[in-house]
Amino acid sequence: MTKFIDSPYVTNMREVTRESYLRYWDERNGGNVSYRLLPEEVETYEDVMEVSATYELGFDAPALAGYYYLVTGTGRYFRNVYARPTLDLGLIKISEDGQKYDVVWGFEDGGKPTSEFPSHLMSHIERLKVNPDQRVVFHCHPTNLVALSFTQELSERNLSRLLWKMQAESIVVFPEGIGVIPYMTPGTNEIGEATAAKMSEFQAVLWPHHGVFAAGTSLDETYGLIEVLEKAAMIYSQIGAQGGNIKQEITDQQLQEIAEYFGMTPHEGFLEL
Ligand code: 2HA
Ligand code: ZN
Repeated sequence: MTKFIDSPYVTNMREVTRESYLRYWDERNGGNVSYRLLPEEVETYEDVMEVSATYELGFDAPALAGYYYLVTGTGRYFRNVYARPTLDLGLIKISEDGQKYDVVWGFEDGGKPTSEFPSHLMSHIERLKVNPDQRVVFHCHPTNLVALSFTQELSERNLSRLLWKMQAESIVVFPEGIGVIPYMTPGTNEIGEATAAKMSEFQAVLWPHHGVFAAGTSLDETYGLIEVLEKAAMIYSQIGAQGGNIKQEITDQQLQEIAEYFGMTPHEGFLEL
């Protein structure tokens, strides 16, 4: 019988958290991930069915009743997840009334899900409405993207246009642009609600002066979205390092043409055509 620790889901989480840490996007306990697994994916592992603890969610999540999430632990370091997945990761199952969750694997030294669990679950609820195949929410602190939140006007239109114009294929990866919430206290239900409200329209939401929340169908796709956002922000930083003098750009017309070529519809009103 294969153990859950050897499942592709745990392997994928170990690899992606290590990668994100090595890019300096998850200093200390920064960053958190939640990854919804289907009952038929986890219930074949007999070591996942033991309930080691039950906790209150602190908000209503009936839309997620019975769902499993593989999630990083609160206060845990991405740097450590690769070496100690049974401590720093946990698999939880939401109760049938959507009020509580059981820990059914992992968190072996008494850990609990990330402090940003409300933001994750509220975001999952919104993304499930947009696309029921979306299973992942990923939060991290990409350096150049966070830097932009200090130097740029914090509007969705402005930041989406800036990021689209930094790399020809940005608009293909996030044609809806990037959502932005005001600066808020992390870990609260309020930031969860604000993030989730944006998630109904955007697959990625910037938390000014903090980081990004992104959703997607798989860890690869979600992490890939953050890579593309951060790459665009990094090019902007490098332009600054080269003197900041932009002599030519990708025009709005060219952005529209790339989007059309790949069958994407850019966010209404963001391009000037
Ligand atoms: O998990 O990144 O936003 C630590 C954080 C909180
Ligand atoms: Zn954070």
